[in-house]
Amino acid sequence: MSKHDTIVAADVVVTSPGRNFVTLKITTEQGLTGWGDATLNGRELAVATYLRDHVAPLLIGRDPARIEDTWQYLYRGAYWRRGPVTMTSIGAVDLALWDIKGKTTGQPVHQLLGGPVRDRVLSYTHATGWDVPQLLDSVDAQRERGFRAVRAQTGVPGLDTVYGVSREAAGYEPAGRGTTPVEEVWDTAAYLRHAPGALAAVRDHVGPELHLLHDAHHRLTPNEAARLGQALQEVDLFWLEDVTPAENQEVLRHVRRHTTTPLAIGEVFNTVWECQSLITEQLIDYVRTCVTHAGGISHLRRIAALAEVWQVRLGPHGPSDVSPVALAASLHVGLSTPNFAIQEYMGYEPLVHEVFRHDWSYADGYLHPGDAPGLGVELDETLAARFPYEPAYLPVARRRDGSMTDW
Ligand code: CS2
Ligand code: MG
Repeated sequence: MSKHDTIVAADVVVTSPGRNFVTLKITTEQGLTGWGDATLNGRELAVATYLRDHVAPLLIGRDPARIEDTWQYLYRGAYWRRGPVTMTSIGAVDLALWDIKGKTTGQPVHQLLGGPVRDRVLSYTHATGWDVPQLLDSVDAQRERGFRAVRAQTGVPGLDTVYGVSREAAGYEPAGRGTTPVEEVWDTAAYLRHAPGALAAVRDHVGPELHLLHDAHHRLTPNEAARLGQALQEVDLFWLEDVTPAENQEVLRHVRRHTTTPLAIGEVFNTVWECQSLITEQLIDYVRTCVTHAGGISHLRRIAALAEVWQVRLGPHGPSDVSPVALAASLHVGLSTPNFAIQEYMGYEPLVHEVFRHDWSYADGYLHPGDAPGLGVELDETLAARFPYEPAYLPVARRRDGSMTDW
């Protein structure tokens, strides 16, 4: 047996160039480095600790080429399976090992996954406006940047804060800096009165061709979700996302019976097991699992394979908290996976592009992972060190009576 390369170090870099990112760096005896995204928004340090204390020591001395075996070792070996912290940690290792395999072979990861099945990956970005005129301006601005698919979110009359929108024209960022989460007030009835008209106004404004998406962010009951799906039927959405908290997936049957508005779910899922009945019962059209939080490239491909059988397509999560390393990984999967539909691309602040130098690129509504060996992203550790971790949390939401609800 030929002597294999060996993992000699696994280090965790926590950096905050405007927002927090956790990145795993695996180094081999032959001097190769692989990068993996381990960012779990608002719970970053839990993953950093899991990796440092419980995963890094197990990696030392292993063969970096054995990606699948390492995945199985970490997943089965933990005994306490699944969950965002565990699966994000495994995902980071998986990404770093695919990066190393690419660098060892001199190939971009998409070549190792079977090669391109398309030339470029369709992407959607966010348009946000506190009121409808501002939303239309925002949609126009994204169209001018070349986007062919746009997620539209707007403020709701009577509410001071709404998911996906900032009051100022500045870009939206879900996590707020500080040691405790911001508390928001949520009113579903007000949202349901406003959202269908606002989205219809966007459709009227843009005409039939632009793909429009909307995220309800887990806030509706099954019946509310069914009604919203019906009300949006004429708007012809590309998808309506996260209509209900999908812990109870049976409720989606009710939603499905009442609307053909395409449904997308899955950004908070961590394994194929949470996607299983949504896919095999065809309760969704798009599965949104993220390459970081669902165990890396190896596991996202399994989800894709199951979804392909049921004509469900992938539309992975890609907000600002999914780092440029994970975005690269998602794009390598996207370029080489037949049932990959669209990649969310919220974009990053300029500083993030400096800390994470990447080969992937955006042009004319599409993304491409680039042809550099591996994932094609290198973290500038010196620059990263200038931006230490800052506590930041996603908001929490209460109803008008003060009771907690889903944010
Ligand atoms: C989201 C995210 O992009 C999306 O579709 O729902 O903005 C999500 O709220 C954040 O990524 C949470 O970290
Ligand atoms: Mg979402």
